[in-house]
Amino acid sequence: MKRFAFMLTACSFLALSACEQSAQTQTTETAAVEAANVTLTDPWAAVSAGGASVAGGYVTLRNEGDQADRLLSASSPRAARVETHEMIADGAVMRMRPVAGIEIPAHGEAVLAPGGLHLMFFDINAPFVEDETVPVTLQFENQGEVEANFVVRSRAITGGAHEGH
Ligand SMILES: [Cu+2]
Repeated sequence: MKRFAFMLTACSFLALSACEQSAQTQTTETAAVEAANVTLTDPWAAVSAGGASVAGGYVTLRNEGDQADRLLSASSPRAARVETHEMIADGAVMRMRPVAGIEIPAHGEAVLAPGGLHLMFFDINAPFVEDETVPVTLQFENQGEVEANFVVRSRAITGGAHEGH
């Protein structure tokens, strides 16, 4: 029910921003721009390795707005929970730990990529198989909820000590 209500909201939101754009075709720095400040580029998730119950998710978050935004949390019907993580150097070893949120600076971007910031899917309900899509809902401080499909790929870079991350 909650999801359905959100879909309706998203639809009316899109319709509104389309109206604004057609009413102000020649102006660029207007309310229409504020409608969708954060854009997602290349959302993908890693193939889950050999029966692992976790998998990593990656995306570039670009903020075209004048205000910083923040990725607060994420969720997916494919995982019991999704956390935002970072990798930190602990001597010669890279470890990961949860972060409370991920800042996306005004007119800047946050890159979630192997070896750095990432989403972590926990207790996935089925293995992540190459070329399938995993629906994810991202919750932003200003932008609100954004839904995206993460395409599952085998990792180009292997993380050494970080199997599955
Ligand atoms: Cu992680």
